[in-house]
This record gives sequence, structure tokens and C-alpha cells, in this order.
Amino acid sequence: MSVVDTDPALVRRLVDVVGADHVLADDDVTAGYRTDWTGRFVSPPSVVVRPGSTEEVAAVVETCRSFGAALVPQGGNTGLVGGGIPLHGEVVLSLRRLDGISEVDADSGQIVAGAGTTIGTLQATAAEQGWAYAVDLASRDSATIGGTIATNAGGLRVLRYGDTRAQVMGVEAVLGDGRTVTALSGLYRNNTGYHLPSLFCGSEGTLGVVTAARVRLARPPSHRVTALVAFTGVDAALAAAVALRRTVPTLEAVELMVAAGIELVCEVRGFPRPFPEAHPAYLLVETAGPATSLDDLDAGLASVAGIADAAVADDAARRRALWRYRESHTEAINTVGTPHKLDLALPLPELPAFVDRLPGQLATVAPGARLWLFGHVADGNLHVNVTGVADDDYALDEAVFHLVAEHHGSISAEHGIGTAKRRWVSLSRTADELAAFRSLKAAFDPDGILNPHVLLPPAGP
Ligand code: 2HG
Ligand code: ZN
Repeated sequence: MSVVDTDPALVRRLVDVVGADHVLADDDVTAGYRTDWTGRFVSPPSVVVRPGSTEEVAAVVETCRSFGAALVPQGGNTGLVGGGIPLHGEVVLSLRRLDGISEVDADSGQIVAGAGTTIGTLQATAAEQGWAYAVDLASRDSATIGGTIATNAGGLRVLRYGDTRAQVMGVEAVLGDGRTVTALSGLYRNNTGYHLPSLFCGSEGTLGVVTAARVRLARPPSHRVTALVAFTGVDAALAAAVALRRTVPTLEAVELMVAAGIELVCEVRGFPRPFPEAHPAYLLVETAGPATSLDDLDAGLASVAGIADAAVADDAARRRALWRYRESHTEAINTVGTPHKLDLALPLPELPAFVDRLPGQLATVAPGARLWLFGHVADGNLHVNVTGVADDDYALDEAVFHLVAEHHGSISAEHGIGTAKRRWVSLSRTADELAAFRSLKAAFDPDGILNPHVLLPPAGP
């Protein structure tokens, strides 16, 4: 039974708005909404409300506002920084029922999707009509369009197409004051003031609740070639990533992996070792375009140093087999222990020095911890995962974030800030930027009810 201490009068009003079937309070039923994907962020009992339309979302926001109750908007709950979990007893506003999707508007190459539509469904719907949605990530079958807008998700193909912000042509969102803004026209050119859709990208549910979005689609390439390339060292792999970015016009993905990660993935998933021998570092490289993209990849690889072995695939089954080494990392690491996930961006010239210093830094702050390194390295995005550290021990996070700042990087490349990183935002944003953020928040959410415990550090001295 539930031990939720949400005001019963509020719960009754929420039931009036969305119906009893869509207000969940039983601990067992809400558990999945209160635990993040990694298992690191687990909240006390809380109420989950599941509106089925934008009007219901607006009524839920208005109801919570009248009770002074805070809300945490939630999509597929695949976020990795504790940004969608009601850690302070907030009401969870689940958008998953808003999963309607339009036909592709073939003239503009755009589609409108409800916030709860998964990226997998969006991609499949686009593909059926001869189009592609360019944001792609391993959690595609759970992550939603609303969640990926709130976090400005990046994923595997940012190099070529940009992040979520670059795809979003319009949004519909309910603001903290209960008003609904609808900006879904999809005009490619519209210079009439602020671009509200962009503002919601990366806002982590602090400004408004995204209920629908209009996104641009891409023309799928006729050919794709994928290579798993082994390198004699991490430095060689990093240098190759930067060189490929510079020289290969049809490059679409460059993903770094290292020996420990490949070994773990093979062990956990039972995959065959990719090469007869283990190697210190690997890049998964993909080009996409006309038939000549195969030559592009060959030429690119021929020009880089330190290649120890390579496997190349141009058919769907063998390409998938190569991708699974990379896409299984997150899941495999979770079998070792609850990870601290540090999603970092570094300027490309700083990557080698940063990667070099990282193990020493960890050994000092968290002796015995295990480091797992991978990521979208041609964008300077490293996923530093660390296991063997208590969930609430932040000394290691702090040390790594300071190292990032020393190398002029950002403490979040694509996962957002959430609760996990909010106390270090000032390493990546100036005091004036944070003051501007607070002003925006106050304008969009005057009562401070929308996800009040994420992104911005608590105000005060
Ligand atoms: C990925 O690139 C995701 O696979 C998850 O951003 C990264 O598990 C992680 O740290
Ligand atoms: Zn990633």
C-alpha cells in the first residue's frame, strides 16, 4: 500500500482531471517512475499522474500550482542525471500517454509527434515514409521526444546532423503558470523574435512541460559502411578521430571504446571477441551517403596512423553486429555496479591530455574504483563511467569536473545537469549566465513548481 504523503485533496483533484486510472500512488506501481535507469537515483514514495492530452497537462499544472505542489515531468525515464526522479516528493507528471504522431509532411520534410512518442517509433514512422530522424541513441525504444528535447539529447550522429536542438522546428508546451504556448508551424524561416522551441531544448522541464514537437527529418543515405578499427593506443585512436572528422566528408559517427569496455561487453553479452587479439583502443566509424562512401571510409582510414586491426561491414546484419559492441556498454557497465556517469565535453585538442590525467585523478580520489571510458569522441564527448564508488559519494565527481574545467570543457555534453551535477554548474556557466537562467525560470514558472531541484544550483550565498 501507499505511504505517499502528497496532500489527499490534491490527489482527489488530480483524479478529477485525468481519471482514477491515471493517478498512481501504490508504491509497487510507482517504483519504476521513482528509480532512474542506473539505479543511482531512487526517490521516496510519490504520486504519478498520467495525462492523456495537452489540455489535461495544463489542468494538472494548474491544479498543482493552486496547491503549491512541485512537479517533475518525465518521459521514458532513460535520463542519467537524476533529472526526472521526484527526489523531493514532487508529483511525477508522466507524458508517456501523449504518443500520437502525424504523417510526414513531405513538402517540408517534418513530422509532429506527441511528447511521449519514443525515438524508435519516430524513426520507424519516418522510415516507412522514406525519411529518417537524425537523432539516434541506444535507448531509442524507451527515450521519448519530449525527454530528448528537455535534455537536448545528442547521441550517435551529432557529428553530421547536430543535437536535438538542431532538429526541433517547433514545440507545444505548458508553462509553469498554466498557459499553453503552441509554436508548431514549422516555418524554416521565421525571424519574429525569440525562438521559443530552442529555449525548451536542454531546459530539463524547468520552464515548461513539452507536450508535442515538430522536428525536421533527413533523407536517408543509400549506403552505409561501418568499421570497427583497433588501435595501438588511446592516443592514436583520439588522433584518428580528429583526423577523420577533418577529412571524411560522409562521416556520420566516430565512437571511442577501450579494451576494458570491449572485454566487459563480450563477457556480459556473450559476444565473440571482435579480433583475435585484444587492443588498447577502438573506434567504431561509420560513413553514410552514396555508394562512394565506402571509398571515403577506406581513404580516411588509410591516412591515419596506429591501426592494429579492422573489420568493415556494409550490410545491415554485419553493421548491427559491430554496433552492438558500442551500444551494449551502458547495460554491461550496470552489471558491474551502480555507475557514476560523467558525460563530459572537451575541446578536441585537450582530449589526449585529459584522458591521460584521468586515471591518476581517480586513483587519488577513489582508489579501487573502476573506470569505463567511451563516447562520441569526434565531438569531444567522453562518457566517463566509474563503478565501485558509493552512490552518494561525490568526491570523485567533483575531482573529475574540476579536471574538465581545467581543460576548458563542459561538465555536461548531452545528458544535462539534473540533480547529479547542479552544484557544479558554475564550472561551466558564468554567474551572469546563471542569473539570466534564473530570470527566464521566474518568467516561465513564476511559482517555481516545475522541476525546481534540477539544473540551477540552489540560490544563496
Ligand atoms: C551513450 O552514448 C549514452 O550510449 C549513455 O549517452 C552513456 O551510459 C553512458 O554513460
Ligand atoms: Zn552518449
